[in-house]
Amino acid sequence: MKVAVVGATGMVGEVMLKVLAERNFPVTELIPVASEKSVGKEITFKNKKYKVVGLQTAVEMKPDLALFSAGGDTSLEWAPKFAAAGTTVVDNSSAWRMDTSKKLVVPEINAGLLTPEDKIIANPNCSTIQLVMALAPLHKAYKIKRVVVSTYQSITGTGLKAVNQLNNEYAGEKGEMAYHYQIHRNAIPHCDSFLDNGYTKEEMKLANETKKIMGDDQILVTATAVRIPVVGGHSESVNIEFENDFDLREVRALLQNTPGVTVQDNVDTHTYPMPLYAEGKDEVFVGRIRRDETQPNTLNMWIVSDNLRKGAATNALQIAEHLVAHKLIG
Ligand code: 2RA
Repeated sequence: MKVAVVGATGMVGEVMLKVLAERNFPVTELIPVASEKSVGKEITFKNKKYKVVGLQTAVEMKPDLALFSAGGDTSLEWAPKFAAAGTTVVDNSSAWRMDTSKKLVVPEINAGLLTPEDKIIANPNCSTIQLVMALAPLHKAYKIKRVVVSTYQSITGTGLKAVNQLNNEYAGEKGEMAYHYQIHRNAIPHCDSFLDNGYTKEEMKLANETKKIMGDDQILVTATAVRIPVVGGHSESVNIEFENDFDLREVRALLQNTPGVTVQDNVDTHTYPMPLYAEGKDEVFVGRIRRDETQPNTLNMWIVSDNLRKGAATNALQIAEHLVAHKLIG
């Protein structure tokens, strides 16, 4: 299969290449794509060197699949051009996620919606993916009424500029700033830009994307998204109110038996998920599962996952794998 990776030189693009190789996706020809300034750069994929090309060249090469992680503006302009050339696009930007004509997919939850007509498929936001991976089985069992989520997000979600800022601050050096404030020894309650309602786009992604992926507009979600100086993944403190009561052992069993979810939950042995240990893995780790004793039918939990992998590259690849397995592409 001829596969383009659009944004191949970015943090997510590099992980996409890594995961493509790791999962032995059937790539017969790789087309690394980036902005004009990177054209001609060499990248190595499965011990073979490839030259980065520009977007127009990539469209003309008619890839079967294009994995995008190059920002919303590039997706809005170029995904339709690839689709018109017969390419299936899986886009990691927010450009198409809430478009009613596009599918927003976490394969373990709603890949069944996909058809051969879907030529632009949206990959959800990283913090949404790890949240819904845990919510979906519990919604099925107990019907979710309301979710309150606070996120503790890795600086890798912002990109290389943020990683460089933290490294500079850690070394006591000045450098380019990805954030308005120092991130070292800090927590910044500001992920993406603020909207008129006082929430950030990141917080509204959690609210809106969750409903779409789970196919239930009745689920109420309110969020606070915070940036913290870690690199291994996003962490989320989640409070879930259900329509019906639940049994904690059954909750743990439901989560543990969900493909892609691993329960790490034993306070006696100090076992709980942490981004330091989630980094580089594809699972969504869940722990600190406990009843909220302040109101009925309500649960607290802690969810951690590598935002560059299951939160972006791996989820996109799993969508592509589903398309191949069900002959919906190529
Ligand atoms: C972030 N989820 O962490 C957003 C985009 N990757 O900044």
